[in-house]
Amino acid sequence: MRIHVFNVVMIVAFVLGANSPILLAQKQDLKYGSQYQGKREDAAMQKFRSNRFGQFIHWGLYAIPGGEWKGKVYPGAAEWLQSSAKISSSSWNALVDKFNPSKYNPDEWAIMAKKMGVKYATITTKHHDGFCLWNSEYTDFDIEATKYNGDLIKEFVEAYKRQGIDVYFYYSILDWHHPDWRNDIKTDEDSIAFERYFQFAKNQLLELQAKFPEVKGFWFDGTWDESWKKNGKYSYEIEMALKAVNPDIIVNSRLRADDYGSRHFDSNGDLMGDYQSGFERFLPKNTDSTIVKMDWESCMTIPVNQWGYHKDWSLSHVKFADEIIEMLVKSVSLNGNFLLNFGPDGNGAIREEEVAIANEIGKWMTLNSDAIYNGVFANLEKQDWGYYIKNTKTNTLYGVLFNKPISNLIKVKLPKNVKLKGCVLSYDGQKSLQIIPHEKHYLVKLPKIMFKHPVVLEFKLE
Ligand code: JFZ
Repeated sequence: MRIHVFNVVMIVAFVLGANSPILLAQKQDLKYGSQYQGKREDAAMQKFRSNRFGQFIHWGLYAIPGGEWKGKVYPGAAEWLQSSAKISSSSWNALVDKFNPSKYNPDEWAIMAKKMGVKYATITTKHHDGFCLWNSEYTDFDIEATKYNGDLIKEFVEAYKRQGIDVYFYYSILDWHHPDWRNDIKTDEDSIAFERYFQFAKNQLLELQAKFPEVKGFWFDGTWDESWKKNGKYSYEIEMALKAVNPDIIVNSRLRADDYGSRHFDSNGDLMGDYQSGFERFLPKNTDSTIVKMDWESCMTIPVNQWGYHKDWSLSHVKFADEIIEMLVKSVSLNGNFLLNFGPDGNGAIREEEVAIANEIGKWMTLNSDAIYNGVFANLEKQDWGYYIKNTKTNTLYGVLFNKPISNLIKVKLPKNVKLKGCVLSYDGQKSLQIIPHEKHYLVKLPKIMFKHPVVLEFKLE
């Protein structure tokens, strides 16, 4: 382990204690650290934040084998098949000739997404295998090389735009196809090659932005290797270059590494990029008091760990719509966004199970989305029955109930100067519920019926 001057300063500061003046001067100058302090408050960022619910799409050559190679089914993530089945690049590249998604109908996808209730969608433009779903002038390993007659990303962007859904691009820095990609930099030759790779990636990103000026932001991935961590300047330059073209552009923290290879957060502890994107298939703890101070997004698979299309979903638990709704609600209750993944098959069809889940979530959202869009952390003590969410547009306090107590009584604890005047079941014709004042809190009496799905309560405060 390397010990930097900064770490020594931190250790000294720690030993001296919190009142030490050295703590005031503890922040060191970083060339490639965080670009600003605190949250971004411009309109573009506020829009991203108010969206709350997004659709992730993993689509690429891996959708064709769908987790199966030469008769063997690999249970790992389908989009990693080239690596897990140790497939030669020539065999993998041959999939280009098979990619011709005759069922691809982006308007259908977008209508489904809209019905599900998402306000933004993030699609893989290039995953780790390096295949580009748009027509790129910097590589031949792209949609143009396939039999598919069209620019897939362009059609996607236009269809989602027609539904009023914001579009974001996923882009993998890690690239198994590009000859100049390096996992680590050990020689001068590696540095020179990796510099070329960096220029290639930057060119592609600027190309995407030029071709699709409506793109709201980029979701970077594949940034965990030593080569990227040793080149914080590259991650910084990419963020700067994208924002020079469009200052509104939103970049996830996963892009970034600083001068010392610190990822997501720089060596001063400040978030890099515009929001924290480290929550991959998990959510922060309800008791996490730091998370509510920043913008963040969690991304989630429907099976345990499949992003790209996998033929056999019986290999792991497939989440129920209500489980997913709870994750969405929990994210919003802690000031986060929730990005739910879909993996279309090799023909461009969305599998039945995903369509069914999207419809179920959509039904719930139609009734309850006031508690989702513009929802924020309500700063109240969490109770076992569910989650509080405050709508910043209407200044309404909601409770989303997931666990109904046997007593049918739920506890609501408010700050001293706030009174609970009423509580209505928003789905049930605004039915008013009885409120029982208690010593330091209130009890609200729920109807005896069993709820089939999560229920939203609206608390009237005074
Ligand atoms: C990455 C990809 O490898 C994967 O295929 C998918 O695209 C997903 C969204 O992102 O996987 C990750 C990335 C980060 C972590 C774990 C898996 N992580 O931070 O723990």
